Amino acid sequence: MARLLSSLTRRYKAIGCGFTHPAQPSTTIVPLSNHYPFASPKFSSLLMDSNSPDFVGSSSCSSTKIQLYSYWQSSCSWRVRFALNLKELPYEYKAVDLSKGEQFSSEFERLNPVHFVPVLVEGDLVVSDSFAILLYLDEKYPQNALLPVDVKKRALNLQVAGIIGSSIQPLHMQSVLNYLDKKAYPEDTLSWAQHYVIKGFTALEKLLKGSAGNYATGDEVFMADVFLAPQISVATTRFNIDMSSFPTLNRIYEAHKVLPAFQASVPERQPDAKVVVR
Ligand SMILES: N[C@@H](CCC(=O)N[C@@H](CS)C(=O)NCC(=O)O)C(=O)O
Repeated sequence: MARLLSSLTRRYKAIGCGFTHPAQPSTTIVPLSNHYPFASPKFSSLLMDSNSPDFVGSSSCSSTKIQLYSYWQSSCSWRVRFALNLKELPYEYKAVDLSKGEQFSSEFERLNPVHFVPVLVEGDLVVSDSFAILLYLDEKYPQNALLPVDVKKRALNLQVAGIIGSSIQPLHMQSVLNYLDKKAYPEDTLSWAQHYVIKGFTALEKLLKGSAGNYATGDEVFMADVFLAPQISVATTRFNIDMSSFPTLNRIYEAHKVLPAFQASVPERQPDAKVVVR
């Protein structure tokens, strides 16, 4: 535990940029502490909501240039939010409301012709696709690396990212389920999604069982964790997946949930969150 705390302290040191706290979303949200009991406000200072009336377009930290086009419920956007927080990089939040089809606007199409979030913009650079964004960030901002130096661990991280990014999430994304619902598989899109999540999680459980430490590939948070945590959250909350069949994944996810960088990246804490108070 002492080792974990000292590693957290090392990784989450203050960055010294004086950003204003983002405005609360207009909708009342469920207090974060209801979901994540150790929630810390520290990382909210890394996020600026450009759609908020409080946003003035700049900050006291001259290095701030990153904009993230994101949707609160998008697990792919969530990966990038988590990574930006791990790297302690401030960014401007540009909300794209997928529920209103804003990804199809001509303005957004200029950024990503395939109409998906996330998109990261930095100066004149536009990068879409969470995997490409994470690799870009890791090369440009090597602090708190997303990929380990050890080549075997590196390969394992890329493999986990590949399984989630290619063999799980694309098969259950909302637009795919909507399409199936309308055209091909109207009976039960939930069981379709569950099938692919369980298939992927079964593989990931086998893959990580022997090599996981506190986190997916050891005692440090790497890319595998950045992909895993949002995927497990979506699996349990949206598709009712029972994690008792995946004890290693479940244990790792419990460790993610207490990380401040993760807590600040959860959907409910994003400026565009719409969560009904229960
Ligand atoms: N491979 C892409 C996938 C991106 C993706 O599927 N984004 C979803 C949200 S998680 C999206 O924008 N969906 C909008 C739509 O399907 O119209 C990535 O990792 O960024």
